[in-house]
Amino acid sequence: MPDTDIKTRPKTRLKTERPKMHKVILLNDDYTPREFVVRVLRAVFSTSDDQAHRIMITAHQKGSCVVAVFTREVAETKATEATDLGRQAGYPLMFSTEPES
Ligand code: TYC
Repeated sequence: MPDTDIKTRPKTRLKTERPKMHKVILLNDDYTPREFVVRVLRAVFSTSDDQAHRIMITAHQKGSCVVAVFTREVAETKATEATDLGRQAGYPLMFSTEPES
């Protein structure tokens, strides 16, 4: 039997696959007060006041802004939590998630 026919074990994976990361996106609306958006960003995403203001202004001017990137489970939980804080206060504040490309 020629060497080329020697059966080899399939290579075992040496590296653990990294989980796909998901973006949390803040959507602009016409009703939620700016300061409320900032408070939610600080509370749910632990941003500084300065960072929260920048994110809020970007969403306000461009229509949306990426807040942060997490594993899918964490991204979805935080987006839901932040959206619920808006709803509880009577605002249409909206956070969505999207897998990173
Ligand atoms: N556009 C809102 C206003 O003028 C403020 C706002 C900013 C709301 C960002 C949502 O994601 C948002 N009061």
